[in-house]
Amino acid sequence: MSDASPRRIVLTGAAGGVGTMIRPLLGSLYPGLVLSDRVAPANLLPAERFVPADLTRPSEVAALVASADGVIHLGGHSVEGPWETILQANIIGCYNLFEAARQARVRRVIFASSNHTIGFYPRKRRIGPDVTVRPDSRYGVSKAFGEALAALYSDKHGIGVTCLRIGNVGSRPLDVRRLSIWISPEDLVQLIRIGLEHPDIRFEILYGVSDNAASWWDNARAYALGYRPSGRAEEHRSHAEAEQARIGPDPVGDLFQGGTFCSAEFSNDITRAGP
Ligand code: 15L
Repeated sequence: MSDASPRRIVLTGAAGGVGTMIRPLLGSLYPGLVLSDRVAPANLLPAERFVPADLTRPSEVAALVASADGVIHLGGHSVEGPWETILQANIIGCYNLFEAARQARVRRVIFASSNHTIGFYPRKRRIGPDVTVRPDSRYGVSKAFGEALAALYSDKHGIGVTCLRIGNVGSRPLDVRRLSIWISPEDLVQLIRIGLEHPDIRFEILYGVSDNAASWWDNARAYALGYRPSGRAEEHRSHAEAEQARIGPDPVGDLFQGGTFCSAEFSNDITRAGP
């Protein structure tokens, strides 16, 4: 880490699935890492520092980020949900986070965006980070909102923001769709580190994906910033295909990158969906 790199890092959503996977890796990179969520992770270690905060309460978010240099914002609702849930956790909560970051002069924010911002792109299309968003869910819309908010706070207030359109984080791909979008916890932390430390960051949208032969995404910008993923989904293909056989077909979801997020509540003519 260079002298100019952020040192006091806050991780929101620390008790969630992704937060739990990357906490130990981040803790060794950023001593003094502050973990936050509404409720403390069950397995909090004595050496870990936890500050509770509800993202819908501006005063709690302001207190959380008051002395931070960088924030990794994983907090919020991480799947599709009722509008009121998405509104509170991902729209209002995300606004509160960026606004608190501005007031506290936080230098870097990593925003955990999602592949569901572009879920209605067909699987046969390769896309970069600059395509028009085609969300597949209220959740995907909320992540597109977060990316727009991130651009505003970068352009207007100078916060260096990296939006990571995360695929699916885990130790291995869960099914055939995840062979395209899987990312290992180690590779995700590598991208977070680029977002926190690379001197050229102003506003970036990068795909949170490992080195997957079946990827649908052009992640050249991430590589230009130094990303060198070590995860390779193909090494897990037989496991993913076996799991897929158990799941069975999804006539709508199997066409689109967002999978079941596209088929849930779907009431369109299939030929009229997606770009
Ligand atoms: C996401 O954005 C979710 O947070 C995660 O739970 C998975 O559903 C993932 O996308 C996915 O598309 O597999």
